[in-house]
Amino acid sequence: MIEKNSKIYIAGATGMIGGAIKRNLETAGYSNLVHPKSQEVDLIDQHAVYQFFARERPEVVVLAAGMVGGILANNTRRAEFIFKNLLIESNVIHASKEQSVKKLIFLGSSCIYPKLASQPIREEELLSGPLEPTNEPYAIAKIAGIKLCENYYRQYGCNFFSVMPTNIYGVNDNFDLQSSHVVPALIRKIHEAKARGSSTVVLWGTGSPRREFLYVDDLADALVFLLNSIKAEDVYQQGVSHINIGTGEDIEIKTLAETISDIVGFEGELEFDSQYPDGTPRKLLDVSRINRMGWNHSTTLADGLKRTYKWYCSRLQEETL
Ligand code: GFB
Repeated sequence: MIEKNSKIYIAGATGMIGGAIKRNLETAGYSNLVHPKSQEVDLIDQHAVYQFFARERPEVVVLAAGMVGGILANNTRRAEFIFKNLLIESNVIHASKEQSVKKLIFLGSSCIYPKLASQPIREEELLSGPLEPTNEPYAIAKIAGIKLCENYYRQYGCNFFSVMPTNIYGVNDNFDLQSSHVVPALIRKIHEAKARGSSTVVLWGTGSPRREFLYVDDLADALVFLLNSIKAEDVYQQGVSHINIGTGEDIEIKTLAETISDIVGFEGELEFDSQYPDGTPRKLLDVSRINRMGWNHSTTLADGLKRTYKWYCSRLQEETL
């Protein structure tokens, strides 16, 4: 168990996922959280990271920082995705070892698995085949982070391990159409089409890929559960290097778009532009390992989408005030 007054460093707390972890820990009564902004500690700068760790000496680290984005950003800003993520992970994980951090959780992504992995994807599928080309640089960086944790455990005995969340969405998501993931992009496109009175909205790809979506507060709940219930050797002794986190259910992108249209109240047509990439055809995680440990998601996709849309509308209202 993590003591309520343990010093916990949340790397990436200004992002959607890090922010949800911070909210969850605060609500649960953890009172000694550190979460500097990137302007205060630039995680790409090794010297700045080592100085920060020497000064703060956190006991627990949640590594949720990184450069993230949807399929287009991953496919076009390829060098930045691999470079920045490799630096952030290396700097934070090595500094954690140097300052004797007692526990570290590293967040990866379900795109680390092979493009054509058998479904649902078990943790053992890591490195069993070629990756999806649109996000290979990001996936390689995330796989490096998993292997850093695993080998800092094997060589130095560090209590560091990784989790692989499925596609995450929710409040505080990025709604920029060039860099966002599919849920915020569809919410924005469909909302704007309705507001303009358009009869059609254009989405990317063929609409046939399937994705699994987990609401961000459920991910934070899973992380706090794992922080309090397992240690690195519990993971590595099972012959795996990480734990999947998801719902165990997926949905076609076309059906997702129809669900969002219903929530928004858009009655026009959905068109798919197949000049944009589909990405991997399917990436449904096998979540039986975390379920057996005693954790299950609690937010349905319909509820999570409604909460996200409500948050998006309130943010638009704030912007116009
Ligand atoms: O969420 P998304 O960008 O990323 O796209 P991935 C999921 C699917 O939605 C793809 C389709 O098949 C897209 O073609 N899609 C349809 C759209 N319309 C849109 C749209 O307007 N915007 C977006 N963004 N997609 C990312 C990876 O993969 O997922 C990352 O690139 C990471 O590395 C992340 O793993 C979780 O699920 O394909």
